[in-house]
Amino acid sequence: MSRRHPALLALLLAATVVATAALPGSASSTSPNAPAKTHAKISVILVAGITTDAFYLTMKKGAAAEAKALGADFSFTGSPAAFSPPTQIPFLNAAIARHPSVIMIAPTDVNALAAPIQRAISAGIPVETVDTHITKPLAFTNISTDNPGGGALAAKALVQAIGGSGEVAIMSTTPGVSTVDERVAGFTAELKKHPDVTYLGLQYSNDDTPTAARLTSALLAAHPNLKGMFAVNVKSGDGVTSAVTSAGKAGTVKLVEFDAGPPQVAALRAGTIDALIAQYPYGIGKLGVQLAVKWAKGQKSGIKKHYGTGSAVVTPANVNTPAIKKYLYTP
Ligand code: T6T
Repeated sequence: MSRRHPALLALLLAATVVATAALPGSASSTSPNAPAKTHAKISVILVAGITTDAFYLTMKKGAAAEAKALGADFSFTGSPAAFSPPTQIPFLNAAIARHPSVIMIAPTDVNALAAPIQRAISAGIPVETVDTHITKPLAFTNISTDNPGGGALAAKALVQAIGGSGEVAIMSTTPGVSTVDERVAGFTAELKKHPDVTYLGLQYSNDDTPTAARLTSALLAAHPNLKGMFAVNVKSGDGVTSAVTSAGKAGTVKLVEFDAGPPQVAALRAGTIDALIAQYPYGIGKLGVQLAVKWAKGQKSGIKKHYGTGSAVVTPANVNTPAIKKYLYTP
């Protein structure tokens, strides 16, 4: 029994240090973005936009692998139900209550997440945005795809698929989501260079696959000459693909979609989708944890405000090539 005492004492001491570090308002929490010197082990929490999405699940894998390699604690959280501020904010608040060294978050709105993110920073937890961003410059860094550039690539691919002329439309998710708004802006700017293409406008699926399918069915009925559609992400894309297929127009109505979830890649291989603008979510997660750990260690110099992780235009011609493999999501 007596030989156990030193170990027990050390354990109690360590627990006290962790508990002290975990208290909002303790020494480590007074200065925003202060290095988490008192944390026994660096801890990172990733708050996803929505957890039932191949993109964020692939990002989680990259983040978890990097955390393991660097000896940091990592956890993944978020709403499984919807991509929206009211569903995301409670998960961010719960993450703040756990007082990790760093929070990584994909904010679901450019404005609505500013105050909750400020709460984290005021509690001494540095915040990094991944994928999406907020308008206020609160995060110490942001890691994302070039979304305006990706939108332009999508327009080029769709114009090519429809042969340079005809009616096209966009299926988006929700206004106020930085990534998809930028994809739409990049797409429509590029479209202006093609006067023979008629843009019918965009609709919002609220990041819900059945809604995207319902809206697409109505669009196909109202515009029998519709030649092509751009879907801005996984869930809107899956809805567009299923509606076009149900209408018997697979391969006739040309489709270009952002992302590369397994059903999207299967539809590309089947010839229903003409091109995917695939992101590199594994790389976003990996770099996100690398930077979080550096920041938490106080190694802040040289960390830039933004990092791009690249994208690829995936087509039936290149989908099986080694260069494309890392861009296909593996939830
Ligand atoms: O397209 C990704 C992500 O980049 C976007 O911010 C939200 O939708 C996805 O998660 C895919 O569904």
